[in-house]
Amino acid sequence: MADLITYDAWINGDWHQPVGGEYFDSVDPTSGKAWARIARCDKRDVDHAVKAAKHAFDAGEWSSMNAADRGQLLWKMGDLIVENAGELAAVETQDNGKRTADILPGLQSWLAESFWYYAGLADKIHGDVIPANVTGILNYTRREPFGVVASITAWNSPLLIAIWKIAPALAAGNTMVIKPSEHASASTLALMKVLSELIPPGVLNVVTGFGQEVGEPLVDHPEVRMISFTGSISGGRRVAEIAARQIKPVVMELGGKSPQIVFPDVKLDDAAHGVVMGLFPPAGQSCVAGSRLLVQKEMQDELVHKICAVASQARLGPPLGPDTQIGPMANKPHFERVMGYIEQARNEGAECVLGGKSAKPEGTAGWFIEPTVFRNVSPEMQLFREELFGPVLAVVPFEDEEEAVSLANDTVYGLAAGIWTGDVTRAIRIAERIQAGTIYVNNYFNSATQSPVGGYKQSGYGRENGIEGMLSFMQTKSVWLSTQHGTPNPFG
Ligand code: TXE
Repeated sequence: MADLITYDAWINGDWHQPVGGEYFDSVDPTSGKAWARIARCDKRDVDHAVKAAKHAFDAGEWSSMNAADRGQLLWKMGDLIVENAGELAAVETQDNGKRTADILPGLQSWLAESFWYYAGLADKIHGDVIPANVTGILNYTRREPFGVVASITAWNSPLLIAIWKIAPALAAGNTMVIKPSEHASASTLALMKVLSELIPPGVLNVVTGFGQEVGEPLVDHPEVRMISFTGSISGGRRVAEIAARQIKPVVMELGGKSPQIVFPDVKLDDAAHGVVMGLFPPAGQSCVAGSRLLVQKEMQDELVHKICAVASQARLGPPLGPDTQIGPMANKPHFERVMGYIEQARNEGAECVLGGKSAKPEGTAGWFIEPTVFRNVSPEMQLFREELFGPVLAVVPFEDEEEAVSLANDTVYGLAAGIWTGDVTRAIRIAERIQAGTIYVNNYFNSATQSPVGGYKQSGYGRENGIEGMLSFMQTKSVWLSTQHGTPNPFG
């Protein structure tokens, strides 16, 4: 077997071998073979990392850096992302099978922009002098960092998810310990190596390993004052339970089962291409993917036919392949999980009108799933209710707007929704009624550092990106300063 690349944890500005001396394999989902070995950390390593982050927060270069200085540093971090985009993208592609064509442009533009945006914001979020209705007092507020914050990230877009947390947290003055997913840890570690030339030791740390062995001790560590979590509802629920024991605030970016609603006043070809765009390019492995198609009954047959015609042309292949449009599932357990859901959908009586099978492009391990479309899906089915996180579209017809909104909101999730309509007043009306944190109208998957992202209902709470994304890493203090002299009358 080719030598595996070893990735240790990253603590206090350097590689850190796990105290327990153990490693686990990271598997390339294209070949199905292990390509790296990752440090299997435990609570002892977590303690090292948190102590390094605490020291960096309390003393040394970072603690004496003011907001403008932090902004300067973040700006240079963005430049480093651009300079190293190719290497970072290559590591992520090998680790989770995400198409390089998807990652590289992101790193060269809007992911680097996360650092540039928060570089500019770092010294512009401040307190106020409050005209409090109290005599002889100066009341002012301060916005302060929490101190050591923890970030726990998912496998589908490790670099994006980590950068969306690192940039605002550092702009706010915190230090951070990151725990990437055990299924795709390498690109976050590669990111540390890139950023290490700029950031003081201990400001950013990465502990790798499994949720219970590393994630839980990290959340539970008394010096960790706030957590930013991205992952499934089950993972988020467990993190929130642990954080609640010490009353720690958490930002939760969880899963989704987002509807795409198509109204009869839209051009069918536009809608068909749009719905395909909203689900299949990341093989459904995006939290905001539009995996439920709600379509006006009379146009269902024609729209489904067009969607199948477009989706069936998609080229599955290795994520580095120049012609590849859909890559593999990110890891074998997830591939098997989604195939199980497809089988279950058939057993529940849904009609598979496209795909439904795995695929094995030349030179791959075969963890690919064809673009899949099911009709005759009813709200009772698992296919309607649960997040598959795969390239599987569930089609449900509706009679009118009322039923469309009811079906769209008939879910515990509330992350995103797509509306395809030619009537702007209908778009505004429906967007107001959908219970979700992001609404796309005649587009899908757009995002920008300037615009907040987050969920309604069980898709999470708190926001990332935008000004809110930085405020979630800060806390407000009110100071009451007497401007009077003389002895106070204690019983006055
Ligand atoms: O999640 P998991 P996955 C969601 C997506 C899907 C899920 C897939 O919708 O539901 O993420 O990612 C750690 N204590 N999003 O399978 O299993 C785990 O080790 C502490 C939404 O990775 O929840 C990993 O690092 N940590 C998102 C992380 O939690 C624990 C965008 C996530 O793992 C833990 C992308 C525990 N008990 C995916 N159990 C969005 N909304 O933006 C697990 N972990």
